[in-house]
Amino acid sequence: MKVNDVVTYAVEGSIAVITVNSPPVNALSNAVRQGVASAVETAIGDPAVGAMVLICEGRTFFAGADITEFGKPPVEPTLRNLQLVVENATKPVIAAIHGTALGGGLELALVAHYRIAVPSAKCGLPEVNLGLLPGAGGTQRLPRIVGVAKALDLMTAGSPVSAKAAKEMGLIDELAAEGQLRADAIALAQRVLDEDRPLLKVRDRTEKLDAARGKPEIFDDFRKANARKFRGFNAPEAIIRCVEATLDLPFDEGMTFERQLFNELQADSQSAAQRHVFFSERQAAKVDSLPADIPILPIAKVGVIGAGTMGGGIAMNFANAGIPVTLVETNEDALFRGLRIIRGNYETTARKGKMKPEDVDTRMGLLTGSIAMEDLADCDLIIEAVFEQIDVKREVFAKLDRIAKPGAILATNTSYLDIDDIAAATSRPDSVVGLHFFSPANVMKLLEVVRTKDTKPEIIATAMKLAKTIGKIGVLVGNGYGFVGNRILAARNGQADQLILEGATPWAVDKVLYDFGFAMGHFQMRDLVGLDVGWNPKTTSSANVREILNEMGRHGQKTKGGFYDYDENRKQTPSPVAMQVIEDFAAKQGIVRRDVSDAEIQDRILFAMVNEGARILDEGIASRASDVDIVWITGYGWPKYRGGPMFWADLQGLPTVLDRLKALEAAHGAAFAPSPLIERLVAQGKGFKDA
Ligand code: T1G
Repeated sequence: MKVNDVVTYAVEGSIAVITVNSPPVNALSNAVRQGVASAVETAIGDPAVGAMVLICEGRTFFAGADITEFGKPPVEPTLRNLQLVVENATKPVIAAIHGTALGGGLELALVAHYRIAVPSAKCGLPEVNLGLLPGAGGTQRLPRIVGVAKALDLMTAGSPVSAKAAKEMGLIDELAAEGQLRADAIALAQRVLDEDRPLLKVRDRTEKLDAARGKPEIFDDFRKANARKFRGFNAPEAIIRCVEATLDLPFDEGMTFERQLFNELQADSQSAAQRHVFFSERQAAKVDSLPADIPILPIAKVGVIGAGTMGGGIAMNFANAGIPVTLVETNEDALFRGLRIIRGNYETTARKGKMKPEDVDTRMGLLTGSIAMEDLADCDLIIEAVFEQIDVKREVFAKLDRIAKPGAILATNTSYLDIDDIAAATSRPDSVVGLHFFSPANVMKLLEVVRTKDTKPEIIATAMKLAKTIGKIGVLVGNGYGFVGNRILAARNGQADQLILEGATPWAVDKVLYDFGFAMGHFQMRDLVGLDVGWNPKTTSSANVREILNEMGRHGQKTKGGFYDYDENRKQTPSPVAMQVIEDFAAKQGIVRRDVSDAEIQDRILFAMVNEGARILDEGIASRASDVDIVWITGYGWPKYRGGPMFWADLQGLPTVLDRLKALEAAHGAAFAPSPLIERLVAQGKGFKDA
């Protein structure tokens, strides 16, 4: 019978089966919670029922609390009250898990008396990814059922474990046969009845806690081991404190402590930022301007031109997704070197246990090397990753135009160049698109999909779908200098370069950005990438500090010297040589160096980035402010707990941003002339989120 729109109740023999069907992921919405509570109470009151199964239809068991309800007034039964109904049921409740039992979903399963899952299922408490902690008893129950050490790992990593691993650690009791979950769950419920098994409450189980009692070092060692990963984030420490409480406090007091810390995190801007990122990543994959029924072109075979660092990494993405790749180089040596590097990357991954050793040959088997572009004639998609020079790119595309089959997608991996200009070298500009990968291309999640003025809608749709297929976060951007990410990076470059001439040191600039939450500072990143990227020794003219350092052979980390000096372990130290170059160059420019405060460094860099993001939005190069955020979080390491440059600006308040820009413009010139979009939004009392 229908309990409500999303919950049904049926009795098979003496087992009640409570089924939830609330697409897309059976999130624990108000309706779901109300329906499940009502159905459990019906089963408890039904004399024909001895035990009950809680199961979901569709793609997954409950994937957590309904994040769209966050910030809204609670509606009964809250998740915690639903849990009390289940946990205090006088008849056994069996949670039947498939798909991904996550967050509140797994916490609901933890108050069932038994848990069964199909082998393909996964279980996890990913709240930390939302700047939260498992706020429905997860921090108090999980340690009781898997032990403190595993609970700390699971809840601070935020990634799910397989059903097999969950069974081994005691998180689930039985594995069902794949595709037989409902039947096997009913059979388990019947066995629990027949064997008169106890109503096991996780809250009463403490045997797994005993192993950690009197060992406070478990927590401090864990903090130390993860200090780098947790730096700046509030949620991991809150989770650790809640797990410590399982040893110090009775269960109910532990639950109160958990609720207190959960509320603090939920009210914190870090959680708002991370929830913003969660939804923005998914929003970025949608192209609002495309019709829903736009055809997606089949990509059965891919061609990559250039087997260097970028080309090799790009090729790996497709091999990893099981798509055959023909990799073209200009000569045998370069080709074999490229293939050898790819194999080496796979072997390293296998050695780290992140892929099966036998998969190395499987993936290499998908890669065909060639020194003839003619071998790309049957590819559905061809991506060039050749030297970053417009003439070279145009020549490659003109040749591709003669070779590629009709309907093939021709893509360029250029970082800065004008793709309309590249497309004009072909007779099919509407088949040209930018696929801007970030180095290392097989690792970095971001993929800027660059549409030109002519790119056909189906090619945009296919490229965006392909991003998801190869595990990337695709963001559709317009054609223009640096697209979105590199254009904002150029704004940051400009201010950082100016600041070190005016008196700041590179290490002071880097510390400000590191303390803000970036994984590394600006100059450290430039040393890592290489100061000679895009530098031409033939035309160099000591026009700026970077050129002078290059002319001195200081190309960055790879030459053990750039802005920093590097030892054999690549540990950096501020370089007196680089500092002297900066001071001499400043003197030649007639700049009288001064003390520059950290506050000025942060203001000038961050507000210049925000202003450039606003210009990008105003010009339509990005269609959403959240897309700009996703580009900078996934491509450049903007700290996730600050939500991205546009989210961060909204947190400051656009009126404040506008005032700061005007003050910076008065002090430092036109680079800070406020974007008209910011002025319009302030006048309308809106933020970037409304743009
Ligand atoms: N609430 C609401 N909507 C959700 C959702 C959720 N928990 N999870 C996913 N969606 C939507 C998503 O926005 C998208 O919508 C669609 O479902 C498909 O998602 C008390 C407080 C489950 C692994 O953090 O990790 O429980 O764009 O594109 O790649 O302690 O979604 O189609 O309109 O990601 O197959 C904890 C978050 C919540 C899990 C599926 N749970 N979700 O991945 O599809 S907090 C989570 C995911 C909590 C308790 C705390 C993934 C997925 P649309 P998708 P997918």
